[in-house]
Amino acid sequence: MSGPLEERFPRPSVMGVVNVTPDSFSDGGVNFRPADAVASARRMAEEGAAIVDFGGESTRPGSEAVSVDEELRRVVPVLEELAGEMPVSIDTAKSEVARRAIELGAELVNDVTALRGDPGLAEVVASSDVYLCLMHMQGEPRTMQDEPTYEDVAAEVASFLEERLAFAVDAGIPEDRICLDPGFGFGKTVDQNFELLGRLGEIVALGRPVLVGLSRKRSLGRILGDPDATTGPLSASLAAAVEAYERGAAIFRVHDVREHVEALTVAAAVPR
Ligand code: 9MG
Repeated sequence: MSGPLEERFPRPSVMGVVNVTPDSFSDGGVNFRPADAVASARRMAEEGAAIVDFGGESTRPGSEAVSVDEELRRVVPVLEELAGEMPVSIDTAKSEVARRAIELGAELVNDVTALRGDPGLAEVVASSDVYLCLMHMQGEPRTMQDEPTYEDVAAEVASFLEERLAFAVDAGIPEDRICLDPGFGFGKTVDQNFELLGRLGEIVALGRPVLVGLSRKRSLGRILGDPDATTGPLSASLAAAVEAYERGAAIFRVHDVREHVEALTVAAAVPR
């Protein structure tokens, strides 16, 4: 049994991203073959990732859902290979996938639906001792970028996460095992993403560690002047991560582990 999430993941902690999918914009499907996913994960662990997040279903804007069987086919061989070798997180909204990943040693469930996708997932998490990430998303990946609308994006994301946190705790998941994620790029325009980043303190004020995924997000490419960008460059990802760190973010979900570890180590060394 491990302790509170804030002790397991001191600020700043880096989570490496391994998409075991053929259709991810952010890494071009380079980890779809199990051997490639395993090699990438090993490199990330060596470069200082506190945990590596494996996903078998793309959540990029416009993506279609995949079946439970397909998601299991993608992630299980990779987790079997790495079991016990490094700390592992499973990026899934499906209870069956989470259950199998936990059996294989996953320590954290990263649910982009914040327990709204599969009614069985809360029970799977509650009956184990894993950590849980609850993320905000307006809409669903297939359509979420069509016309995201908010009166006040930061206030609405904070109030959503507060409600999902209460839901998870009611379902028997200890609060100290949960982190919150504002869901950059999930049903948000470029302006809404930047407003949210600037006001990240309002999410941190909810009292749980905040995980952010800004790495290679399209808003970063778009703010640099390409209105059709589907990804953002490393330089912009690092700037965004440091801005999030300054505002209190704890865990950074990233593709380029070494560079983020270095940038965040420097940011953390500045006395404040
Ligand atoms: C799966 N996935 C893609 N982007 C993400 C983000 O920003 N946060 C979390 N928790 N998961 C993400």
